[in-house]
Amino acid sequence: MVLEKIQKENDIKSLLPEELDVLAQEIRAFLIDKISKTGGHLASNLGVVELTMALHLVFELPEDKLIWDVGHQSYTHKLLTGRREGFDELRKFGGMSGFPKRGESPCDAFDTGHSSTSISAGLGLVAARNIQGRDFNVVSVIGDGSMTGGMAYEALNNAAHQKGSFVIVLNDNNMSISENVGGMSNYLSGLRTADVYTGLKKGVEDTLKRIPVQGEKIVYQIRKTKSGIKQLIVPGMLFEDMGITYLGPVDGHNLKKLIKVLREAKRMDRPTLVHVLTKKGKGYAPAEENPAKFHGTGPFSIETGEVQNGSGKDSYTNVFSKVLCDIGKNNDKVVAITAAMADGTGLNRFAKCFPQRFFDVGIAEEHALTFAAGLAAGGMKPVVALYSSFLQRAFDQTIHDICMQNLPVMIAVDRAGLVGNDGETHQGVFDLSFLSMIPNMTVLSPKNRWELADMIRFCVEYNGPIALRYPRGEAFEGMGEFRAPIVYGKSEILYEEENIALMFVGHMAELAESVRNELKATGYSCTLVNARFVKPLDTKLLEHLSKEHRLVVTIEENVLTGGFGSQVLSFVSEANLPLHICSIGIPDEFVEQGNVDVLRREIGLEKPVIVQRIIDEYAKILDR
Ligand SMILES: Cc1ncc(C[n+]2csc(CCOP(=O)(O)OP(=O)(O)O)c2C)c(N)n1
Repeated sequence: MVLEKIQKENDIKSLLPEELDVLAQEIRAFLIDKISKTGGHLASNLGVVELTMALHLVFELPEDKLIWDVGHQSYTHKLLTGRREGFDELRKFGGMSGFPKRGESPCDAFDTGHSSTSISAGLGLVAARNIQGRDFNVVSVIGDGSMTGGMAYEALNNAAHQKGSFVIVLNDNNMSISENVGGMSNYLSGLRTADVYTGLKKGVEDTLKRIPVQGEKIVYQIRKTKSGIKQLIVPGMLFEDMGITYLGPVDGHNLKKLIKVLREAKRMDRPTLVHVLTKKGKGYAPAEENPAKFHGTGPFSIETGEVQNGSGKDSYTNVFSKVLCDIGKNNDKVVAITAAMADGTGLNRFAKCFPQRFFDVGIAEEHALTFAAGLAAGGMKPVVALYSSFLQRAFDQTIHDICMQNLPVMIAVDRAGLVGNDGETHQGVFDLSFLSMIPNMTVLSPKNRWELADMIRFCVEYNGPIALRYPRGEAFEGMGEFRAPIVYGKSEILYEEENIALMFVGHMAELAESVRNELKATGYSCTLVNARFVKPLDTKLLEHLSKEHRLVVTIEENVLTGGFGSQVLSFVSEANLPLHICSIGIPDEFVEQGNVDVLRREIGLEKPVIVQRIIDEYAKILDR
């Protein structure tokens, strides 16, 4: 096997030319085999096999710096840098990350996970290189989907100012997770599909060059000018006009052509964008046919392409998807916005039912929130659905454009809490803190599928900024007997006893209930409260609890700093209530990748640890 000859970075350079094609095939077979077992990002990785090989053949790692935007497509890079063994434990707790990690290899120049950061990070490395008088190359590889994110343009806008070489590889497969959207995507399509056009350019160039003596000079002069005539022979004018040399488009599955164009880019003494055309899912028919399904996948059958399914129960996302469509039928003010995640957030259903009222804005969370604010100012009821960790991007827009104007925007915060195998970059564990601190914002979270449905309806009716957070995965079907109407700012008491009160946020319901059962079995009495609202805090309830209780335990899947527990604590302290508070949540550290149950065990968010902690805390109180 040729792949076995690759033990570390740069080993690829010792392969014979005829071995390279075999290597590409072996890499594809390897990735399909491994990802079919572990799950992971398949389609994007199959698309960049030759591109990654070419980059490794042209550049020197780890001296040269290679940055992968989002980073989900870095599997071949990991294989070529001696991490083949890691694929058995890909994305598992303690195993190899599915994203580049500086801590994992010196060949990973920058950690990524969220999109559109690679050009900024690359420019930073270029600036650092220039200041220190060093001479390594910097290459940022960014997908056309990630080019819809604002940061990419902010960085491009800056790029021309930096001296020396900087290679931006635009990996254009015409896809984000689903079809790519927007003006830039159209522009790239123009460059991509204009064979005739590029042919015409070539024709003009060739004809000019044939003019004796002066021909070559004229072509050179035209290339140098800023005039419209330049458009006749230079594609990628948009980039050229920004001071970035454009090379391409080049077939991203033709290794020889890739090597040639990358060498040319490497020689340039200025920022250069290499436009590479690839096919997402290349080499595996089910992924080529349905790249969105195989963007990120669970384990699947290689023969049929069937992905192993869960229990068949509805996820929280499915419930949201169905209920919002239902609401949309009777309320034509409701509009839905996604930032390139129509499938993931379940808004694809709304898009089908109400195409006029659905917007995919690309990977542009900041824009999504301000756009929603505009829609709300214009009299609509916007619902922005995004993942908790990506909402982090739009913190200022939420404050400045939505909350300051008190606009009725509903933010559906999906994948809140621990998400698992994507790791640190994707855990949704900060939203309760950063949303609760904003004036005018309301934050709530459901205990089960029925409460999610009720809360969605409540949020759509509510006339102000409101964020509804729910987690990844199957919607809880327990506690169905408790379905009191949602009342603004009011918690829900499920069982009322005395001494110890357990207050949980949203999907911590199941865990909290099992903790209470265990405490009861051990002889303690315990009140159980579904917080429902994290903001505003139900202060009346805390005052009420203070009469018959001594210990209040809060449980949330959010960082403790600024979360529900810390708000309870600060109110109880200010109001001088005779209550002790024990807050259970995520400690002040980034939570790595792994199965969610394993992660909960690691951070002590599990029944035995919590029960023991409560028993100990309560004993201390009694001792005082
Ligand atoms: C800020 C942010 N929003 C959303 C995502 C989710 N996401 C991961 S990959 C991806 C599509 C990326 O498309 P592209 O850059 O073209 O890469 P491809 O997978 O097509 O190679 C999206 C939307 C993300 N990683 N970061």
